[in-house]
Amino acid sequence: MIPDIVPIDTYMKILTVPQSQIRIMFRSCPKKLPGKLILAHYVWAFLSSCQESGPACNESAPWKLTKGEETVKELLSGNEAIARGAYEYGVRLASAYPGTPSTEILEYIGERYPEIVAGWAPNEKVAVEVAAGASYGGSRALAAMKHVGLNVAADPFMTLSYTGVNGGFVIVVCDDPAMHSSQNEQDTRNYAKFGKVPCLEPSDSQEAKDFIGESLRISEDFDTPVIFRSSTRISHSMSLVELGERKEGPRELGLKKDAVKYVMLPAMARRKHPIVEERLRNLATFAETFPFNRVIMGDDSIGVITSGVAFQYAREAMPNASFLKLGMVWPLPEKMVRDFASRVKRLIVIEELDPFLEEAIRLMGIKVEGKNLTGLCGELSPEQVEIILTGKSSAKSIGGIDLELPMRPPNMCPGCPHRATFTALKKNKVYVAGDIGCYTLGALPPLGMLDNCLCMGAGIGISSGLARSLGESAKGKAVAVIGDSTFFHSGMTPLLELAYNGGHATVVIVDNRITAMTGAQHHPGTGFTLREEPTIAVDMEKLCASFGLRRVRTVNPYKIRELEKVVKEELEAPEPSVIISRAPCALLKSGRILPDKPLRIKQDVCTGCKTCINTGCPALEFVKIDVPEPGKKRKGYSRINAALCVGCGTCFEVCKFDAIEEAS
Ligand SMILES: Cc1ncc(C[n+]2csc(CCOP(=O)(O)OP(=O)(O)O)c2C)c(N)n1
Ligand code: SF4
Ligand code: SF4
Repeated sequence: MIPDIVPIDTYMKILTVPQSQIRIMFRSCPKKLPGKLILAHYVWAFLSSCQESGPACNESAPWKLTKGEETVKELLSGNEAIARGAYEYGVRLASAYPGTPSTEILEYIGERYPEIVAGWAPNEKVAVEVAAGASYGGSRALAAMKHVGLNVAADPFMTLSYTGVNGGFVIVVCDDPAMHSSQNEQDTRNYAKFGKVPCLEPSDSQEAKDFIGESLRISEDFDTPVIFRSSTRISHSMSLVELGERKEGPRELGLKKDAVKYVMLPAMARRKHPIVEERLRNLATFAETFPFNRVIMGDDSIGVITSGVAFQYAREAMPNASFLKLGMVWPLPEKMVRDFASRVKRLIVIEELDPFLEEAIRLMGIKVEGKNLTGLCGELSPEQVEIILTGKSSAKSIGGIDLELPMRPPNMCPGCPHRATFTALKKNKVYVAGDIGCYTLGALPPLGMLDNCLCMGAGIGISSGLARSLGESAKGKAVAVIGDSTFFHSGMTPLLELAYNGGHATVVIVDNRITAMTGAQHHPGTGFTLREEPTIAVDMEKLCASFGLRRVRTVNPYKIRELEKVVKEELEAPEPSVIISRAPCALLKSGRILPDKPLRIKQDVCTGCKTCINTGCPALEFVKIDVPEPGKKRKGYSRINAALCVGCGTCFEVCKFDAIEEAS
């Protein structure tokens, strides 16, 4: 029996594994559609075992509705629908850097739509610039990223608002309220206001597809980049989408010179600013008749202004209330808002994160409620919205699932090379400026190795600042740990700073040959493109040496004693140094070096010292001894779970008592 609503946290508890190991896909059962749409969330694994395919379902793929041979509607996740929209609405180039919950957009484009030129960019700034180039040349273009990605891309974004576009240009930004996989929960709508560009926000997968088309059209009609804001629930939930044919964009392709438009020298930019302000006024007028800003009048005792997934929650909770459902959340249709407000007795804004709509409406002098009811932090839920609007919840939640689940804090995989690196680093009393990737899990016990983690690429700069400002007192201690993808994303410039200004920090690049945390995407160091075509593989050693660094060493992290020695030597060096700790991610099929032969612990030799346990490998267990053993002080002994062990040898390397051997 599949329950109606399963909160994500419940699944997170059941499937407590790093996000990279399992893709949790939220799908709604086609039998429920149309109706509650995405409110019934199912883990894909549950749906696959669903035997209840209705007559309209295609049996081999129950999420597709077919007419004869032709698929006319398909159950798509928001990210699949965005990719489909890029295809149908003539996008010629798409560029992205992975980041949950946006990653799959470019993956789907890469897999399904060869008509679109697509590739991973080293970071989001570059993705926006590459897409800007395509747009300037007349192509319809898309750049995709997670919310924090727009911080990285903010520089080109802000001035793109001034240059405008040629071919339609949509920047898809996926927010992560509740921080399922993020370091903060910023609200991208603020960037639209800040950059003075329009922002569209879909409420389901059909709108996700349609709004890509609308964004591109608005972009061309108003000469502006457009922000398309998604969120985890829209990107990863599924609902039916009507499919269409691909149509190419309207602009002539080519290299057309127009310096006044595209060269933002102060003199040109000064002329552009008033144009940008006028554009915003024109967009606000357009918003009044934009068909996806719509009023649904019902009972006038409560009027709800809302957008995105919050609309689904509010509609589900109070189907008979009155709604102003906004498809374009910036700029706002002021007349429409005023008119709607005048027709209802109580006006409530239901929105996730910031009081973005609420404040704008209050500035119009309209009395409105919002964040006093919904709060500022985290994501909304159908139950919460129902309670806010009706004072009760009728959701059949299995939130209080009656299962005794073991505590399983997030952990690196068995055999993860990062664990070996941290185990070696631990020997030296270092202060580690961390970064973002699977290795961030090294912050948790028993490793407890990260002392800070700010944003992608920050660790090297922080270690440099610490080393230079503290001088002698930080000598031999200031370390930065950064992953390979993060290094190419935003680690190269701080390394250049360290090389340029000097200081005794040691940078450890944990090079597992992939962007593991977001699900194994290629990057400029892997030798392959998005579509698995062979390409250059950056030589990290030569790259670091080209910055003028004299101390660049490469080690295999599984050789823990050797790595310990190298770390010690580099920490003692009176100049900046780089250690490249290189071994492929344990989950990678290609380039895998792990023997996959489990080790075992000689029970009688194990002293129960827990040194191996302290590596944090999930394959290691400690068996307590209740009755004291004659002549032995130990309180228990370690054991290896052969089903999990991949034979990486990390525990073997740290055991001082030769208690670990290959299992026969
Ligand atoms: C600005 C920004 N973009 C994207 C992300 C999502 N993200 C987090 S870590 C990471 C890269 C991880 O790869 P790597 O540094 O190679 O470490 P690994 O996970 O492979 O250990 C990405 C893409 C983010 N947190 N911030
Ligand atoms: S880097 Fe480590 S934790 Fe991440 S997927 Fe690979 S083996 Fe697992
Ligand atoms: S060899 Fe040891 S550290 Fe490596 S996976 Fe097996 S139990 Fe874990």
